[in-house]
Amino acid sequence: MAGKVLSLLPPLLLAAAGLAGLLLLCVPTRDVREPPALKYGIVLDAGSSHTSMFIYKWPADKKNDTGIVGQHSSCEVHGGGISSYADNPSRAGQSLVECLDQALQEVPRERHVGTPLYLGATAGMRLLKLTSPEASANVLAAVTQTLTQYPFDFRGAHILSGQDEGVFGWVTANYLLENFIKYGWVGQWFRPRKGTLGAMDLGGASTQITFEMAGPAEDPTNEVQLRLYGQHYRVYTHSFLCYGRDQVLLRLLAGALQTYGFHPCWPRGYSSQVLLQDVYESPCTVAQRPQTFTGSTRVNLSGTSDPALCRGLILELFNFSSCHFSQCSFNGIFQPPVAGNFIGFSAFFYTVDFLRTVMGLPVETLQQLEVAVVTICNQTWSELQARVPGEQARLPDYCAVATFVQQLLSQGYGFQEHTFRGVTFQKKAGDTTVGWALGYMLNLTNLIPAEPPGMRKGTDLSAWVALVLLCTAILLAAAVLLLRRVRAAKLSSTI
Ligand SMILES: *C1O[C@H](CO)[C@@H](O)[C@H](O)[C@H]1NC(C)=O
Ligand SMILES: *[C@@H]1O[C@H](CO)[C@@H](O)[C@H](O)[C@H]1NC(C)=O
Ligand SMILES: *[C@@H]1O[C@H](CO)[C@@H](O)[C@H](O)[C@H]1NC(C)=O
Ligand SMILES: *[C@@H]1O[C@H](CO)[C@@H](O)[C@H](O)[C@H]1NC(C)=O
Repeated sequence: MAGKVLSLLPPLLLAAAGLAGLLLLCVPTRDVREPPALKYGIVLDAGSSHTSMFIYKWPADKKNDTGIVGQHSSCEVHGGGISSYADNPSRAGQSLVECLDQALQEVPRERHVGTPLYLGATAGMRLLKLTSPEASANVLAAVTQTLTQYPFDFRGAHILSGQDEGVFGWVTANYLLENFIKYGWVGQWFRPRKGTLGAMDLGGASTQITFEMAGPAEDPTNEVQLRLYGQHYRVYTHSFLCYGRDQVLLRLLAGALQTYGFHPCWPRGYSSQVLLQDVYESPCTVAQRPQTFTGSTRVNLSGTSDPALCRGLILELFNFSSCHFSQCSFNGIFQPPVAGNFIGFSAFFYTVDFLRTVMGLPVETLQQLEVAVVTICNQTWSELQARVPGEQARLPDYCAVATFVQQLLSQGYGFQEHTFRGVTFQKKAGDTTVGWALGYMLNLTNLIPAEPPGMRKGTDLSAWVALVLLCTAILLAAAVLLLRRVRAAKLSSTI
């Protein structure tokens, strides 16, 4: 009897070995690995109203090259955007020092030399370049001078085109939400089926809309083709210069001065001294500039809390009268119908968040957005102040910006109730700020390969498959052996 049990031992051991091998192969390897060393990258987002610095980090081993770059920290530069130093460029460089010193502390010393550092400037500098190419070159030279004094691997200070700004925002959002590619729990990459997310960015001087489209764009300047992880993307993008929050407010001021002599978007009971030079020196208000005016003149302007007049003033910012394509958003710009889900970030988020959290108004539908806008625009200055806890910067301007956002989405981009349901307003994904900066760095450091990582993991994968097959074979062999022994044992006992 004992002999029979003993004779079953070898095939049982073999079976156990095969089973253990299979189980081990299915355990995600990343749980077993030690935490990898980190690499860092720094991007200065030089916007029109201010500059932000983002420090990104990712594991130094190149095996895992997607969905892993995240934000380490950020820093807000004090003072205005770099374009506001046109008259004194060296101060533009000086303004960055505090945040750069912080980066020296936060990036480990041994990583300083290999850490890429980029400065990207957007619509504020595009406008400055329009009015004075020399001044914009001087500002870029001044910030370059400051940035080269740091031990980081400085890769240049550039003005992004509106197209780049839109596309990199779209790349950032979809990268962070893992819409391009996802890391599966068994250690393989797969392509999620949910498709990509459209991106809407509202900055100080421009606004961008970017989304994947089915067919080619009727205007090639609105089309960008990308190859990411082996997948082809055809993306529609447009950047509207002078449609950022601050420039819209200036254009409304100019409109209010010209048409009314009061401000229908400001709350009743609020008034302010407007310096004409501040209103008219922007290239965005050129069309509204009077023939003669004294820049140093201050005009007293009062609010009237008039939602209907305010909306009328804002509608004057859009020109719907001509379109040379089958369809346009506004100002004769081609745009296919908005399709799929969207994320609205930066000032889109801040505006909607104010309506929701400070004013306590729901913004789930376009109709609710419209009601919320009318409600906020109908508040007097004292009502508004009573609602808002503590000091809230730019409180008098929320009605104008909210009305603009509502008109831009519904009339401008053509969102309707059913498409608006797919729009979320968010400023971060996880710990990372959604904006063009991360997409810009991912592209410049080649962290998004054109081919899928599965291909480069090909040897790993086939080795893995071979091992699985081997263990399965061992298991099968053990089973056959076991069966034969049992039969032989039965046979001998019947004899
Ligand atoms: C990203 O960088 C590559 C060059 O490395 C360039 O050809 C491509 O156009 C860039 N992508 C975008 C969206 O600008
Ligand atoms: C690889 O990427 C995944 C997906 O984002 C992440 O969760 C994981 O921690 C990364 N693994 C390593 C070893 O870095
Ligand atoms: C709208 O645009 C068209 C074509 O560019 C132009 O002729 C027209 O004057 C514009 N209308 C307004 C109100 O600006
Ligand atoms: C504006 O508020 C007043 C009371 O402050 C109210 O009577 C009026 O109906 C409101 N108008 C709109 C359009 O909500």
